[in-house]
Amino acid sequence: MLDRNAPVFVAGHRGLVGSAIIRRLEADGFTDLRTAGREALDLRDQSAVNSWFDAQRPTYVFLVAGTVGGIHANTSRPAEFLYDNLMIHATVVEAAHRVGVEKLLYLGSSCIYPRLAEQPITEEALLSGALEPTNEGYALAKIAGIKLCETYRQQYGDDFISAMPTNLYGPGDNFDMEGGHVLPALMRRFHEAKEAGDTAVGVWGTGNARREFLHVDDLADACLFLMDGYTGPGHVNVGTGVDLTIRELAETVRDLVHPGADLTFDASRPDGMPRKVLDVSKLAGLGWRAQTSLAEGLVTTYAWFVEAAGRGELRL
Ligand code: GFB
Repeated sequence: MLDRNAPVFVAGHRGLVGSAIIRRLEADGFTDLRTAGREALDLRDQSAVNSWFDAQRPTYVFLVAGTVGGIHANTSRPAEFLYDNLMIHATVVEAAHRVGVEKLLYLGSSCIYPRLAEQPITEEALLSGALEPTNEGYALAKIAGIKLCETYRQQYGDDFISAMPTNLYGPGDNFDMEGGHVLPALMRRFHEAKEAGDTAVGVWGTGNARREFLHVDDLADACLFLMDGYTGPGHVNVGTGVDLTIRELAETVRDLVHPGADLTFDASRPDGMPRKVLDVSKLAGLGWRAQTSLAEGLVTTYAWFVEAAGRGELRL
């Protein structure tokens, strides 16, 4: 059982995942949350990260920081996605080891799995085939992060664990229409079309790619669950086990945000991985299941978006 009064470092607290983990930790009675924004601490800088850990001495670490984005951001900035993430994962794992952190949870991504992995994707599919080219840099960095946790456990006995979430969405997401992920981008595009009185809304790719979407509050719940009760070298998939086509997603968002709008598909944009749905039986066997349906999650996320946009506080 985790000590609710021990210092906890959430690396990446301003992002979609980090902010959800902070909400969840606060709701769960954790009293000593430590964070550091980019301006205060460059997580790619080992000596700065070491100094920060020396001063803060966290007992638990959630390593959810990184350079992230959707398919376009990944393909247009592959060097940043590889370099930033490799460095951030390595510096934080090493610093956590140096000060004797009791438990660290590292967050990967479902894009670590081979492009043509058998679906639903089990944890064993890691490194069994070629990666999806549109996010190869990011995936390689994420795989290195998993291996860091495994090898620090193997060589030093550190209790560092890894969770692999599927595609995420929810409050605090990046609603940038070029750099963000499909769900927030479509939500904003339909919203702006409605405001402007337009009825034609563009969707990238063929619409045939299949994705699974997990609400970020469910992910935060799973992260706490794993921190509290899981230990071991193997990473754990976190998802719903349910997927849909991008066309179906676009139609669902359209029906919620701008009913009656027409979809146009731009097949000159890449689809990315043809299908990505996780086998979540390992986590289910441990006793955890996602609670939020996509229909429910879309309604609350859209309400959050409208409010945040009204206050001029969207992350773009
Ligand atoms: O969300 P997304 O960028 O992530 O794209 P990936 C998912 C699918 O939605 C692709 C289509 O088939 C896109 O072509 N799509 C349709 C759109 N319209 C849009 C749009 O307006 N914006 C975006 N972004 N997509 C990322 C990886 O892959 O997923 C990362 O690049 C990471 O490494 C992340 O793993 C979870 O699922 O394709």
